[in-house]
Amino acid sequence: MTRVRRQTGPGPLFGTPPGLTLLQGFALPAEDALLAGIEQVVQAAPFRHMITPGGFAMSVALTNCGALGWVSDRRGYRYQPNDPETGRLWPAMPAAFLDLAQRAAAAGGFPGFTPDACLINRYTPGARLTLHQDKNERDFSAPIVSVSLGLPATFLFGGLERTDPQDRVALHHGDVVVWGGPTRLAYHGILPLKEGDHPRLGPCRINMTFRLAS
Ligand code: MD3
Ligand code: FE
Repeated sequence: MTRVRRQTGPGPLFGTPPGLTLLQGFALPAEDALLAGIEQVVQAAPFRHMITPGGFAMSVALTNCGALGWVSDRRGYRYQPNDPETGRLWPAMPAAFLDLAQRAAAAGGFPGFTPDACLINRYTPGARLTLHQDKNERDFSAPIVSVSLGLPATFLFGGLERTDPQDRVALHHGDVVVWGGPTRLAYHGILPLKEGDHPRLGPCRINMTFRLAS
């Protein structure tokens, strides 16, 4: 089992701020529980392509679990307690999700992290996430914990300005990243997913991000 911890910094990496911890393979021991949890969440709140404020359907499909879920529509981006498709509350965060997120956050230097939102993104080949900042959360002192499953992806990681130079990080099945402190508001994105077939997930990548939204 791979459990390598790579802490970048303290110095700048291609001009980007320090503050990310890549925990390679950290989610592998919880793989079965995570996949079962995703199955359960998706039954109650299926993946869907949300519409951006500009009127385009996102290439990434998403769903949420936890007290709050991230949504996008013509009115903007926000967190809300209910699924706009059904009006029901988002499904509860499975215990195995919360446990993994808390252990990863502690390993990344953020003990006591209690996320209230888990955004689950699903990428199929060609799907991408253009460069953006995550700033719909209330408290930027809390980290974001991200868990990658399925096909590998190239993560773009820039600085605090959109035009800052970007670093590229390959994210593989089971990798967990903790983003906090100076990187919390860094611009980031995911390059278009390459074709492939993952033994557990098929032609797809799933990313879970744990956030303190409220
Ligand atoms: C760095 N998701 O959902 S996760 C997103 O792989 C998002 O689906 C990507 O960006 C994905 O908003 C990247 C890694 C991540 C998440 C949030 C961050 C990196 C971050 C917030 C600040 C800096
Ligand atoms: Fe993001």
